[in-house]
Amino acid sequence: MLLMEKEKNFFDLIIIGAGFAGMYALYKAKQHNLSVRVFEKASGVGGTWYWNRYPGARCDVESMQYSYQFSKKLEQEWEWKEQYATQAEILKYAEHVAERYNLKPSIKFNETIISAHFDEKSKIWKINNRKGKEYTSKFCIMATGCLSSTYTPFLKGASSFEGEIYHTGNWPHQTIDFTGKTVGIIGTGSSAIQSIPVIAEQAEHLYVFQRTPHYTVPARNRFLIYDKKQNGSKKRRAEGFDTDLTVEEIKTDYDNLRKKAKKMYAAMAFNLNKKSALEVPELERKKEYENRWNKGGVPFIGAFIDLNLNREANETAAEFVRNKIRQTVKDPLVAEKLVPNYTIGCKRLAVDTNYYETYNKANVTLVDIKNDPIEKIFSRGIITKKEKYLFDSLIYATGFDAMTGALLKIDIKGTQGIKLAKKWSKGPRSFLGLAIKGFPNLFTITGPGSPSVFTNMITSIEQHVDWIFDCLDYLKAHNIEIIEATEKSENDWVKHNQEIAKPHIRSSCSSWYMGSNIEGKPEIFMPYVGGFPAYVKKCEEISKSGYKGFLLSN
Ligand code: NA7
Repeated sequence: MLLMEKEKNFFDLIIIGAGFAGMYALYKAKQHNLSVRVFEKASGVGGTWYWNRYPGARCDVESMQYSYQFSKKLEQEWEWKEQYATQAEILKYAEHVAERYNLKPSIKFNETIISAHFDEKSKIWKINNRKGKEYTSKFCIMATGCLSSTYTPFLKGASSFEGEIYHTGNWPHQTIDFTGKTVGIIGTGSSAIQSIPVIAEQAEHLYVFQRTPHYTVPARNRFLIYDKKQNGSKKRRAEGFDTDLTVEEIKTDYDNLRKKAKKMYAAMAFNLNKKSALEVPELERKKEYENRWNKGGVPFIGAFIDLNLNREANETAAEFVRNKIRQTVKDPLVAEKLVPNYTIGCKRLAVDTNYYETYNKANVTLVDIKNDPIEKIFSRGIITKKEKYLFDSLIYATGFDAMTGALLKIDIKGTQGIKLAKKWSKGPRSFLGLAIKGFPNLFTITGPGSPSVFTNMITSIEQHVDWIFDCLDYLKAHNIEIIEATEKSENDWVKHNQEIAKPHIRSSCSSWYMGSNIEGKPEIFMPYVGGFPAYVKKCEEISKSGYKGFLLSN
């Protein structure tokens, strides 16, 4: 039966994307004995970690937490080397998972899917590749990723540049050595913040073209200690901020760490201070910021409970970081250019190693393109209003068409031929970020309207995939053929999402969360801002109620 279905190119389930979401969905499909096929445009697994190979690429969630938890054995076996894993280490982990669970035979690599159309008569999804080959399935899971469609802005003269051109989000597989080269990099988001210090170590000269300064805090990354005895009396933390645990200790009670994490807003365990920044004396406030700055990482923003909600509170943390920049960067003019004047945590807080320190190097020049805009790119560099910059290599660190970009690259058509691109022309609409009215039997993993990018992505992915497979079990047990979000549930969810986003700090500036980094993209707050625990509660309510908010039919 299974073989016949494969020959006919018909599957119970088709999954698009073999990143962490697609891989786990495939694992579950295999467990459920479904006939399944994954299509992946890359030649390997890993998704965003396959493509983002730029120098210095690392995850900003600790490795002991940024990992699958579906298998206790896997949790015990895998040994992370560093507190914040490098792209290479994460990709190795993804490869390991694919091998260990024999996922690769069900994945078709180098396969770009260009369309997915729902056929109302046969109630199946018709999925086409670039060459016009069609595959069909009863259910379809879009595991296309939130940050997988790179964005290169239109800049006059761009095609005339004669040197090497790179994009951080689509970096070549071979090592690129910038030794002896002059390099220009456009953008100062997280990817640039991680790569600039590494490139500056090699390049003869590095020009950084900055439009908006971003906030970043030091990672203070370290190698993990596996056995306390190895390290004598100097026990070091492997995880944490409120703990002092070795990897060994975490692994003895991994469940405890995972449980703690799932109770947190971002599905990450760390010490969140429940006090308000405004209710403590200034000395205590500064000490808290100083401690967190010294410990490193995004938990800096957990210094006080109201940093994400109250602008006055937020300003105290913002000012602390601004002062750190002024203390670190020796040239006061350069320091002032690097100082952001908006709320901290509004754009995603970056985590770095020696970012601000890099601007003290003689071979690094910061170009403030807000004050001296780029006029054009020419064969040998960039011409701004006031200057001409010559370089050999140009790097776009200009980010992604986030959350909707990869989905909308596929021509997705639902019932009555409605196109997803048309439906989302004023911004994405979805119930729970999981299902879309008019698109039956189609699920989006970490889609817009879910907490996704505000959380530990792997935990959110597992939660979505588990929810979907529970749902498929339910449909099977009740002989239901079709599941589709209702208009009302979708409208209510979108409205709720927008309402709770409004007072949140993350709505207080322009960012890729709102689509404002892409010219012409509708500005609407895309991720669910209510936090992981509230979101999970809602999802569980829906499933326990027999999928209220969905239309179930035969
Ligand atoms: P980001 O965070 O979107 O950063 C993109 C950067 O590129 C940012 O500094 C932008 O400036 C800049 N940019 C974008 N368009 C232009 C133009 N036209 N001219 C000049 N500068 C431009 O992308 P990343 O890849 O760094 O990080 C994405 C996520 O990946 C990150 O949040 C982590 O979750 C991992 P702007 O701020 O818009 O003025």
